[in-house]
Amino acid sequence: MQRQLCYNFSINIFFGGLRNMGLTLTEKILRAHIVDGEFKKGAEIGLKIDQTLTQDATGTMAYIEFEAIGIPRVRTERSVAYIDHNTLQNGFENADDHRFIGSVAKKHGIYFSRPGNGICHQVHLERFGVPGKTLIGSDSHTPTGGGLGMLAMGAGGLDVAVAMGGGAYYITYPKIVKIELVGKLRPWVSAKDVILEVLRRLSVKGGVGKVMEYVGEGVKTLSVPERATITNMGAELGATTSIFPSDEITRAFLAAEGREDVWSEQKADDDAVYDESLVIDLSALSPMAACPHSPDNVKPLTELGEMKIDQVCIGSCTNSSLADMMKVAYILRGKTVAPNVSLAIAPGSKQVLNMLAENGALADMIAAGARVLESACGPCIGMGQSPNSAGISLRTFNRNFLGRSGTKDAKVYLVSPEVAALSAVNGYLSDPTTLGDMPEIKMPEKFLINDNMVELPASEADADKVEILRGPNIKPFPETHPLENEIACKISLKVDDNITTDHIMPAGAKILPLRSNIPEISKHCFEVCDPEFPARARALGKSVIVGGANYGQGSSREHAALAPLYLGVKAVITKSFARIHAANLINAGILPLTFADPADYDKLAEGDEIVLSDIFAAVEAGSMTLTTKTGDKIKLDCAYSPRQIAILKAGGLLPYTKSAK
Ligand code: MIC
Ligand code: SF4
Repeated sequence: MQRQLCYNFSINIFFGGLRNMGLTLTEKILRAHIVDGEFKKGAEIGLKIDQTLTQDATGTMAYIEFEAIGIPRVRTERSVAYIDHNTLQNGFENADDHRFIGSVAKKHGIYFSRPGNGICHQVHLERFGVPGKTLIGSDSHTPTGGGLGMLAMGAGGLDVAVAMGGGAYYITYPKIVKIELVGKLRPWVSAKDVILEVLRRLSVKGGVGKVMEYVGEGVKTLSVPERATITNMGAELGATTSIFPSDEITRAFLAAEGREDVWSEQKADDDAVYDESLVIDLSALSPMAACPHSPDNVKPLTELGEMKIDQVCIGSCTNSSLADMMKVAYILRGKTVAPNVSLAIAPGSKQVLNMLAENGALADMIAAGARVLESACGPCIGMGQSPNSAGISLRTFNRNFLGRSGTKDAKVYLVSPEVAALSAVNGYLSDPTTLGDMPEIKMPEKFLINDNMVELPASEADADKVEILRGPNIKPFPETHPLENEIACKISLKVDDNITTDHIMPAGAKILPLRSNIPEISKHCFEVCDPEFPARARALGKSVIVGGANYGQGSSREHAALAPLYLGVKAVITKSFARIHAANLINAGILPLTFADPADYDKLAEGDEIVLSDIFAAVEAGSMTLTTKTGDKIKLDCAYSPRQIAILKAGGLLPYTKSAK
């Protein structure tokens, strides 16, 4: 029996501090899914996972890991593998990965959403999400499912592999933040502006350790895709996830998807108690933009003025629903994209694209000069459409980190589809509220339902006949190393605050094809900050990295831990970590450590020799001592759960899970 992989075997739940008061929606779903741990703020809890999703850029590795765990068939209610990120085939690598994922899916009981079917989060919302269920995905924007009333979280590939095998997913029992929406958005002000306002107020660190739960009268004024825009970009707060109630609007959305049968009401009790709260008056919001290079660098358009632009990209899992696209088409109708502006549009799913084609909106976009792209992540992950040198690009996406677009000196502004479309026509940043009355964009009673691009898995009886198709670029999981009692080495790199996983392990058209080849991809590790880092770390053999606050924010890509593992990084010492990245480091067998006194960050420099001693005792005690060459002692925190200590001692989650079999 597997320690890690069995729910029925030893369910160990302690409902500590059970209160005689109402529950938040988050607590209700957590309580319905807890299989391990103490139900207490700040404690580690294990959750039963109902659904999983993977995408192709993280999926190949997740399925290599799933194969290594050795469970023949997924044990979730629904697992779906999407192909949406690596959709540029400028070599055999991405195509081989797709073929591999398709064959693994067929064999092991996973639904396979073929390239062309759309972005994982948009398609999952349309075709698979179920209110009240838990979902984890090897993509940080999995919280999009919160728009349907799911508890949907981003996770590293290994955590998803374990959950597919029936194992619990572990999180820190979060604080729950009530975000009360009052009023109604004014015409041309968008759901994007709501989440930009939350980011403006709370920052990219504001959600760490928290679930953002939306309540209030204003909720009723938002459609499911609008809610999903807000929960999607809640990832940029660093939040564990975000969630809306499931109500009559949710029921109507699911009915239009032909899935009313999966609807259930999900809501907080009226007397629910929250840890923190925030009120947002929707009627007081106006169009905003997140300025370079951070999603929380939010300013009202009025402050930015009529800035000349070079490029506009509309789409991504944040803003590519049918309603978003219809508004864009309305603004473009009868107009021409301004000279010197390139407008790219990627509708979020085949369903959306097909409906735009049928109702004529696509023709309006094409006539205006839009460059219509396939339904995929595309420019959001640097798969084409990189801006010109020092170009100004308006994007309806969720991340504008330095270099992510593929052009290092480009300036990316994150805006709503309404702002993007009007600006594309005008050639400068434009405020859509000047357009006057907004037409009512009615959603159809039935969406166009055609699941012909979702391949069903083989039956259990036929699974043996399915051959797994591997390409030469698909390399095994890197070698892991059990924790040692002493680490004596040099600091191979020191970086600042808010280092993203796009800094640690960049993506883009050139690097993404290497996602299933850790030795090759690791040559690009930290290339944005210091191109010499990979060679230096390899030469040192063993090293540690020092970082500032919110280290590892952004994506769920476990490659940001696996590449350092391959390069010999033993520990990362920071002022604080982003949630998913800290978990990925532990899963890779790398120690995430934080300064007990953040001021000690200044005492360390690249090249310094350090010693971490008595590590076994330190991890049990939750506190470790770093000794510098001059004998200075620095206190580091390492408050790990017993499960995390066992994972580190085993050399990571994969050997830990395998040894538990
Ligand atoms: C992203 O938006 O950064 C990505 C690309 O979707 C990542 C996943 C990846 O790196 O493959 C994410 O959000 O987790
Ligand atoms: Fe794809 Fe961009 Fe969404 Fe990531 S944020 S899943 S790259 S569309």
